Amino acid sequence: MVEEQTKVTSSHWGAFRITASNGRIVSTAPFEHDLAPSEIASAIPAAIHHRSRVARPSIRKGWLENEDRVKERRGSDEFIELPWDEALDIAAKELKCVRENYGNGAIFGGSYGWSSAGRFHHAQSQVHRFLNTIGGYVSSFGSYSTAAAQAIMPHVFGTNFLKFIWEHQNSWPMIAEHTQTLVMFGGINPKNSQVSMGGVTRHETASRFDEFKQRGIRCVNISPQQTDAPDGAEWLPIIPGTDTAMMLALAWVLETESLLDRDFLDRCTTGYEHFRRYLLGDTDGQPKTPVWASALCGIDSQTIEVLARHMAAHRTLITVAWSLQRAENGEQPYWMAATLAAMLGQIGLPGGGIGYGYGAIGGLGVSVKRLGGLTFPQGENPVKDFIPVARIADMLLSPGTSYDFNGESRHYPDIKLVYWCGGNPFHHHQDLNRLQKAFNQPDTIIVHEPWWTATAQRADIVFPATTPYEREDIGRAQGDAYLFHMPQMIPPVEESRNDYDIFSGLAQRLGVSGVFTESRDSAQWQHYMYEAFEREARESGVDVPSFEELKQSNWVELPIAGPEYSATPFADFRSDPQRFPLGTPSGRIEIYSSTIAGFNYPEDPGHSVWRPPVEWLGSDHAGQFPLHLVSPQPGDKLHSQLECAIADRPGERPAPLSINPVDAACRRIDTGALVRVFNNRGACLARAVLTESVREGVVVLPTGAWFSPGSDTIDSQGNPNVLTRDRGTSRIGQGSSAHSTLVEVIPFPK
Ligand SMILES: Nc1nc2c(c(=O)[nH]1)N[C@H]1C(S)=C(S)[C@@H](COP(=O)(O)OP(=O)(O)OC[C@H]3O[C@@H](n4cnc5c(=O)[nH]c(N)nc54)[C@H](O)[C@@H]3O)O[C@H]1N2
Ligand SMILES: Nc1nc2c(c(=O)[nH]1)N[C@H]1C(S)=C(S)[C@@H](COP(=O)(O)OP(=O)(O)OC[C@H]3O[C@@H](n4cnc5c(=O)[nH]c(N)nc54)[C@H](O)[C@@H]3O)O[C@H]1N2
Ligand SMILES: [Mo]
Repeated sequence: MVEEQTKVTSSHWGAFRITASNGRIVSTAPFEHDLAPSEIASAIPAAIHHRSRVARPSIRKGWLENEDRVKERRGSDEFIELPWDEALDIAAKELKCVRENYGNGAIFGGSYGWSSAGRFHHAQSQVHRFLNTIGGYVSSFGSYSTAAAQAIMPHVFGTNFLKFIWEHQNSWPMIAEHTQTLVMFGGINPKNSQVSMGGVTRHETASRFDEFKQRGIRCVNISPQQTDAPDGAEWLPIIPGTDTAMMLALAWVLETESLLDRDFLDRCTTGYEHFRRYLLGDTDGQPKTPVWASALCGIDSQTIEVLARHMAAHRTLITVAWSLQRAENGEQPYWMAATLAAMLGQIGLPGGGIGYGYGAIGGLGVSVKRLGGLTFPQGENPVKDFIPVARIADMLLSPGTSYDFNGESRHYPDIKLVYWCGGNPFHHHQDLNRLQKAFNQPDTIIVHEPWWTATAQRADIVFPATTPYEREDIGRAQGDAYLFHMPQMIPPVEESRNDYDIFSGLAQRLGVSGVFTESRDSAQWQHYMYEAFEREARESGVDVPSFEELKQSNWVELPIAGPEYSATPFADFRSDPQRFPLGTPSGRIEIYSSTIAGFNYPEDPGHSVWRPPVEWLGSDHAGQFPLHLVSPQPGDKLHSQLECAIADRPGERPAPLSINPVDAACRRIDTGALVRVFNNRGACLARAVLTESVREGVVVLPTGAWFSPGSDTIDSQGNPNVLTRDRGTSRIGQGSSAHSTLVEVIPFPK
C-alpha cells in the first residue's frame, strides 16, 4: 500500500475524496462535480480508527460457558476474544446444530439495514446468499422506510412501490417546466436528499428549488416543521398524523364545488362513487368538510378551501413524504393523496399528479436512463416464510401467534438463531426496551459489525467487519449517472475481515464452499459482476469503460443523464386506459379496491378513510403525554452510522430536541437545557433547542444516537426509539409506526 494517497470513493451520502497515510484514513474532501457536498464524510477519519471498532471475533461469555446461555445477560455480559479459526468453528457448529434440530425455518436472516454502499460488499446480499446456500432462512418483507406504501400502492396503482417512485414520477426538469403549484405533505427536505441507496453524486434538490423560485412555482409545505422545505415555501403547520383528514377536506371542496375532473374519474379510475358516499358523510354521518378537518389537523378551514380551489385551477403536483406512512394508519395518507390527485384529474399530464418521497432521498426526480446489473446474486431461498420487516419483536416474543398481513392470516415462526449483517435493529426498531426483551428469546444471535453498536453488544457471536475503505468495490446507484471504482485505502483495521470472507470461512466449514464462492475470490466476483454490467449496458446502447479503465480513472460520468430520459408518468394510460391498463384488477386507479374490501377488516371499507391513531394530539393519551414526538432522520449523519465520531464532538450528545418556545416556556425550559423526554415505554435525555419552526404541541428528536440505557434505564444519548410505539401501521402493511408517539418533556434533573 502506498504511503499517502487520495482517491475518490462513493457512499450512500455521495462521492468524496479520501486521503490515507501510513495505513490510516486522515481526511476527506468534497468531490468536484457535487453541487452541494454532504458534510457526513467528515466523521469518517475519526470513526474508522475509533476505540469502538470490534477488534477481533468475540463471543459472549455466558453463551460460551453456560448450557442455558444466560440469555438475559445479553447487553451486560462480557465478551471473550477468540482467534478467527476457533470463532468460525463455533459459529459453523451452532448453525449446523440449529439446522439439524429445528430446520432452516428457525433461522431469521432478514437482517434489515443500510450497511455501506458498494455493489459487491453489500452486506444483505452477502448474508442472504450465504444463508440460501445452507438451506434458507426466514426473511422479511418491505423496508422501515416504506413498508406501508409497499403494501398499499400495488392495490391502488398496480405497481410495485419502488418501481413507481423510480419510473412513474415527474422528473425535476418536468416539474420546473410545467408545475405551477407544488403541494408537499411532509415537505421536501434537501437535508434528507443528502442520502440515497448506493449514492447520489450531484445533490441537486436544493438547486432545483432555487429554480422553482425563479420560475414562480408556488410551493406549499404542509408539515409540523417549517424547515421541512427550502426557504420561500408557504408553511401550513399541520398536526402530525392528520394529513388524511386534511386531504379529505380538500377532496370535499372539489366534490361540492364541482371542481373535479369527472371525465378522468370515469375513464381512469374505479370506485369513486363508493368513496364519494363516505366523503359526503352518507355512510358514517360525517361530511368531511374543511370545518371538520380543521378541528383535527389544526389548519384553518378557510385555508383548506382556498387551497383546494387553487389546486384545481393550476397544474398541481401533490407530493407526500415517506414519513407520513411511518405512522399508525400510514397506508391512508398515501391512498388518499392518490385519490385527491385522481379527482384533480392531472395524473398523466406533465408536471401534474402525484409523487412520493422526492425529498426522502436524493436521486428521485433526476432524469437518468435506467441501467440494470452490478448485483451480487443471492440465489434462491428454499424457506418461503417471512415477516413484515418491522414485526421482529412480535415474532421473537410470540412464536406461533397469528397475525394479519395484507389480506393473509399468518403465524410467527419459532426462531432459534438470528443472523444480522449490515443493520442495526437497536437503531431502527421501535420501543427498544421491548426489543431488548425480544432479543433475550433466541438461543443464538450472530452479528457482523465494524463497531460495537448496541446490537453487537447484545449478540452472542460478533465478527468484526471491514468498512468500505478497507476493501475494494464498485459504486453505482439508481438515479445517478456516475460509476465509481472504490479503491482499498488502508488494510483492514485490527483483525476485521470482509463479510464475504467471513461467509466463505463458514461455508467451507459447512461443506458448501463451492456453492457459496463458485470458486471466485472478491476480486474475481467484481470482475464477473462488472462484465455482466458492461454487456448489459452495451446492449442497451450505453458505452461504459472496461473494469481496468474504470480502475485507472477511478470514476466516470456515464452518458445516461438528460431530459430525454424522462417521460410524463402515466401519459399512455391517461390517453388510452383500455390499451395501456394498470396492473390493478380493474386496470385503473383503484379509489375503491374490492381486494381490500375483501380482506374483511372492519376498519378498512375498501377506500381511504380517516382513522385516528391511538397516539396523536387529539387522543385521550394526550392528557398525560401532551407532546407529539416526530423522530426524523438526522441531518448530520446516516441513521446510526459514524455515531461514535459524532458523539465525541463537544456538545453533540445527548441529541437535540426541537421544541416550540410556547411549549418550552410553560415547562421552564431554556435553549441548551438538559431535558428528560418520556412516556410509559421509556425515557431519554435530550438538549432543548427552542424554535418557532416547530408547531406548538410537537417536539422533534432525530434518530441516530446509539441506544445507551443507564442503570436508571434513562437513555443518556437521546435515542427516540426508547419512546416510539412498536405496533404495525395497520393490518394492511404492518410497517413501522415510529411517528405516532406521544411524550412529555421536563427539565432534568427533576
Ligand atoms: N424512530 C424512528 N426510527 C426509525 C426511523 C424513523 O424515522 N424514526 N426510520 C427508519 C428507517 S427509514 C430506516 S431505513 C432505519 C435505518 O436502520 P439501519 O439501516 O439498521 O441503520 P444503520 O445505522 O444504517 O445501520 C447499518 C449498520 O450496518 C453497519 N455496517 C456498515 N457497513 C457494513 C458492512 O460492510 N458490513 C457489516 N456487517 N456491517 C456494516 C453499520 O455500522 C451500522 O451499524 O431506521 C428506521 N428507524
Ligand atoms: N441526512 C440523512 N438523510 C437521510 C437519512 C439519514 O439517516 N440522514 N435516511 C434516509 C432514509 S433511510 C429514509 S427512509 C429517508 C426518510 O425520508 P422521510 O420519511 O421524508 O424523512 P423523515 O426525516 O422521517 O421525515 C420528514 C419530515 O416529515 C415530517 N412529518 C413527520 N410526521 C408527519 C406527519 O404526520 N405529517 C406531515 N405532514 N409531516 C410529518 C417531519 O417534520 C419530518 O421532518 O431519509 C433518507 N435520507
Ligand atoms: Mo429508510
